[in-house]
Amino acid sequence: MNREQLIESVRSQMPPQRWTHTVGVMETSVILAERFGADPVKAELAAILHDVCKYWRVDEQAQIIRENGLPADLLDYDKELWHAHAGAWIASSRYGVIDEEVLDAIRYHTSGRRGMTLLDKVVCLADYMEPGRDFPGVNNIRETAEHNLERALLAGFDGTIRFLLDKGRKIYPLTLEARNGLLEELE
Ligand code: DGI
Ligand code: FE
Ligand code: FE
Ligand code: FE
Repeated sequence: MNREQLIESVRSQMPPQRWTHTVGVMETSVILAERFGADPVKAELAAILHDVCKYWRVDEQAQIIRENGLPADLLDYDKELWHAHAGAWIASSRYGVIDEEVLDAIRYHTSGRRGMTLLDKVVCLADYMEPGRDFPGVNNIRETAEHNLERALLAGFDGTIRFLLDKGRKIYPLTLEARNGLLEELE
C-alpha cells in the first residue's frame, strides 16, 4: 500500500472533521520533527494512523485489546485511551507497519509513558497543538513548542490531568508517569 492508498483507507474510517484533525497532526508532526530532530517520515506515518480506529465501535476496540494481549488494565480506564493501543495493533496487523518507533508513537499518543522517545513526544504534542485544536491554554503550548518540546508537552499533560481531575475521572498511571518523566528530564 502506498502513501496515497494508506491515506484514503484511514480517511474512509472516520468522519470528515476527524480527518481534518489527522491532516493537522500530520503537518504539525512534520514541523515538530524537523524542529527537534526526529525523523519526519516516521512522524508523518504515525500521525496518519494515530486515530485510525477512534471511530470504530468501542466494543471492537475492547475486543482488540482483550484478544491480542494488549494492556488489560486499559479496560478499567476511560474509553478514550483505547484507540491508541488498538490503533498501534491495527497499524501493525492490517497496514504492515513494522517500525517499532512508529508503532510506539501511535500506541502512546494519548496516555504518554515514562521515557517517551523523541518520536513519541513529537506525535503526542502535535495531537495537542495541531491548528484545529481550540482549548484553554493551547496557544501557550504552541508558543512553548517554538523552542522547548518537553516543556510544551508537559503543559499538555498538565492540562489533561487538570481536566480529568475537574471531571472527577480516573487518570491512567502512564499519564502520571509521562508527566513525572518530563519533569525529571527538565530538572
Ligand atoms: O484522539 P484525540 O481526540 O485526537 O486525542 P487523544 O488521543 O489525545 O485523546 C485525548 C482524550 O483522552 C482527552 O479528552 C482526555 C482523554 N483521557 C481520558 N483518560 C485519560 C485521557 N488522556 C490521558 N492522557 N490520560 C488519561 O488517563
Ligand atoms: Fe487520539
Ligand atoms: Fe493527545
Ligand atoms: Fe488525535
